[in-house]
Amino acid sequence: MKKVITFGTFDVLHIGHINILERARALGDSLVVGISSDQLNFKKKNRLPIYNEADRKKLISSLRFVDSVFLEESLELKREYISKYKADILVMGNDWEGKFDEFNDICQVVYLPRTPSISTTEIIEIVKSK
Ligand code: C2G
Repeated sequence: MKKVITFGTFDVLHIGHINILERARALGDSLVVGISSDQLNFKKKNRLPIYNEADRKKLISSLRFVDSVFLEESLELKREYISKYKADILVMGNDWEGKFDEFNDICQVVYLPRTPSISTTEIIEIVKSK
């Protein structure tokens, strides 16, 4: 039984999010997703997500290839989360290529290619310009 873990904000859910979660799950037997809390997002990006953390958690946990979700409260706790959820594989999009190699001592670290031509930021810009 291989457990996969991944992290992200997953704001304004789109096909890029679905594709990475589906491919992450296919690498193992179960998938746990750490969802950036609203506070963490504010710290990272200086703005709150469009969808709040409760709604983002509900959306992601409704997907059939997601087994469980939790709130990621701090970027510095990745090692603790990987251990706590006993993950065998950490999956991240390749926008993070190389950034999490330090966890190779406790799990396999896999970077998957991002889905081209879509992002939350781009969707927000398109909607704003309408
Ligand atoms: N993603 C993707 N293709 C896209 C857009 C996003 O594969 N077109 C992937 C990202 O690579 C990431 C996941 O979807 O693995 C979630 O993306 P974001 O919500 O943008 O996550 P991010 O803010 O990068 O948070 O601890 C790390 C952070 O929490 C990651």
